[in-house]
Amino acid sequence: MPFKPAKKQFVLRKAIDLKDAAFVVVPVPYEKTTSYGQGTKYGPAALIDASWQLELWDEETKTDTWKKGIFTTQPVNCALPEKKFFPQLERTVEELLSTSKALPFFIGGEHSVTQGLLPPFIKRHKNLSILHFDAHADLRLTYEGSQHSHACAVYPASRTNRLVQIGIRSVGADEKQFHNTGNVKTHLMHENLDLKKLERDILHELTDTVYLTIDVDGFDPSVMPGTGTPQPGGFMWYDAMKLFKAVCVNKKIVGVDVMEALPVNGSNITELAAAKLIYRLMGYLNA
Ligand SMILES: [Mn+2]
Repeated sequence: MPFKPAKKQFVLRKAIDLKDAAFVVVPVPYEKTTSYGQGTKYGPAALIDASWQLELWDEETKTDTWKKGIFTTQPVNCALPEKKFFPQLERTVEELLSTSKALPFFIGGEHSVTQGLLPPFIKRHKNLSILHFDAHADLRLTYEGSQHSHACAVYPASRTNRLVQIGIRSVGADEKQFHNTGNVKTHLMHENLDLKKLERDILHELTDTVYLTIDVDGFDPSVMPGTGTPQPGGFMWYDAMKLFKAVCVNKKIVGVDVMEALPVNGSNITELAAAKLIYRLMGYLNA
């Protein structure tokens, strides 16, 4: 199955060829298990709309990032029942990785989507580690009856691969047992306000090949107000950019997802910030 271009492309007014793209944006508007605020399924479309408001020249990286080539696929079909959706998503990702060399950026959707995204990357890359930016630990085995809950997003991958968590400031009694054991390195937000040290630590803990999963609630709610389960006291914009830049420059990033952005009536701050985040990351990456 060839990947068809979305009608509306991220940043660009017109689709380019996937083979000419350094980056491929894949919308995954899946939402089944959100437990509080809802609307993540509208996140990808809102984010792509907002991306048209970005300046094409990025003032921080001082590059015309779009010239590297960005292709946006049609949204993944999220109408399937949970049991079928996740295997189908895995197959789609597998196919994308085998047909294109472009670096994928997946946009959600709820964070459980990451469970379907990771297995093909884990299969392909020996010694892959995962940088997990989130307010929540997402290490539950099940939540409200589902293993595919947003609250379980990184549990399966943490059984096989190194997982480094930052921004964490909400942890269930049933998931704290996994912190700092086995493959899991958890940096609680309030214990890691020395960001220079945090940067050194995560660069040391991550392997050379990294998948980056970003829940926008890892940011402070003043930066990303539109998200299902906000928590006070997250990363401010420039602090997060500094960390992401260090990782993008020092590691080989093989995949990125940006999850849990949801449009808020009367405010477009979140989708604009999430679009800028993606464009900025593309600028940092030497793709
Ligand atoms: Mn979260």
